[in-house]
Amino acid sequence: MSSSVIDLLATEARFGAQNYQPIGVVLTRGEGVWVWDIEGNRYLDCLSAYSAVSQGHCHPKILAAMVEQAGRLTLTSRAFHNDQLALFYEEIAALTGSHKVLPMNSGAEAVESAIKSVRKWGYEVKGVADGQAEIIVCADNFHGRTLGIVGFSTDAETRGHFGPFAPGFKIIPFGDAAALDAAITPNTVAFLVEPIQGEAGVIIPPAGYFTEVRELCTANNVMLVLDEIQTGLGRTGKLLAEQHEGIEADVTLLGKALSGGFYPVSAVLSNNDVLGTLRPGQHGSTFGGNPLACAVARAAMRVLVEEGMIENAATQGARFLQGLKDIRANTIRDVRGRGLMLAVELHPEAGRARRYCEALQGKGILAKDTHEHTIRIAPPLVITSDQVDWALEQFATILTQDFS
Ligand code: IF1
Repeated sequence: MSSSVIDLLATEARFGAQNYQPIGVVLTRGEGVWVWDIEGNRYLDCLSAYSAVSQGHCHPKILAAMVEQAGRLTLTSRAFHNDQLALFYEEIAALTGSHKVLPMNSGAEAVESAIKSVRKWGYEVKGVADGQAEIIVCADNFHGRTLGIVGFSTDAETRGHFGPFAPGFKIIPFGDAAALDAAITPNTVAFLVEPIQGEAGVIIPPAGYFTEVRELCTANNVMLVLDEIQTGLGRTGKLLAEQHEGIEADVTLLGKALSGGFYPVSAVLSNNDVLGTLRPGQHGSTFGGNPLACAVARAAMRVLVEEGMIENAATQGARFLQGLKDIRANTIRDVRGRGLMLAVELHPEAGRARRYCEALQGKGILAKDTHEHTIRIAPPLVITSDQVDWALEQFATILTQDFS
């Protein structure tokens, strides 16, 4: 029995909370960079589920690991050990050069867990008076949807009417090291920041920013917490975006592609005693570190490296970026990106980015608008040169039209 697009959309609208307004396509199958809708149309996925499906849809090796593990043992809780967790720890530590790992599920949970950990570190190691810890964050940040996180968002939609919020956060402009210097006090325990701001529209900070940030954090004994949930695991053409700046965070947050999109898996990684302050009973999760998540994440990390996806992201990202820059269209205000995390910002008078995304759908491309005038482009890291070139032709066709 097959349902029509109209039926499914009506049913969603009737029963679902209306907290999304998806593009009108109903997907039913995916393979590599491609997804198919229920009418059999094929699309190049230029969103990759917000970078969670970096390894490509339904990667056969991750699928095999998931099916094998699902038939053996899925969940034990952390009340008992399971035989996948140690291997997951060992492999993620080896991959990232981290010493301590805290497994969680969603990205927001990893961020919340990092906030709890750096506060505890502040009181127990740095010597901040209880209840006084401050965390510095950036304007236009996006770190997730939980109450603690949306409380320090600067976006009216994200935080509006969800308060009251937790105190202890200070907001500074992104990309401004002098502002960080001025904001740090003896009570500052951490600076939480995205290496490249995603939701804000793929905002790349000025060269040298993170070198200065690293120096300021070190000089003031402030933990540098990099949210690499979107930028990490190859998306920007390096394993971690911090590598573009030649720095190392004290705490790194991973999620999304850590499971290749099969299952929510996130992790807090630290290189020092931040995670060491957590004692039994002080933090946890029913699902965090479960054997199914660990088996899936192990396979997702393995294929990322073995199949050269990080290098491919660098190569194809450069090709995609250059191709977008070569499109002569007066709708385009700016093109930017690093690796396969790309964005086309339209002139405000060119019309809303959403309209361009709907037109791209008609050309077999699924992309997502952000903030009215920006089209975000983030295909799976397995994309080939021919597929990039084909996508560029579609972008050129649509971007030279006027949807104002
Ligand atoms: C939504 C954007 C992407 C993230 C960073 C933590 C999280 C995210 C840097 C939380 C999540 C998402 C969630 C999705 C939209 C989305 C997004 F448009 F908001 F900016 F990816 F580009 N840190 N990003 O980007 O991870 O708890 O969702 O697993 O609608 O909320 P999560």
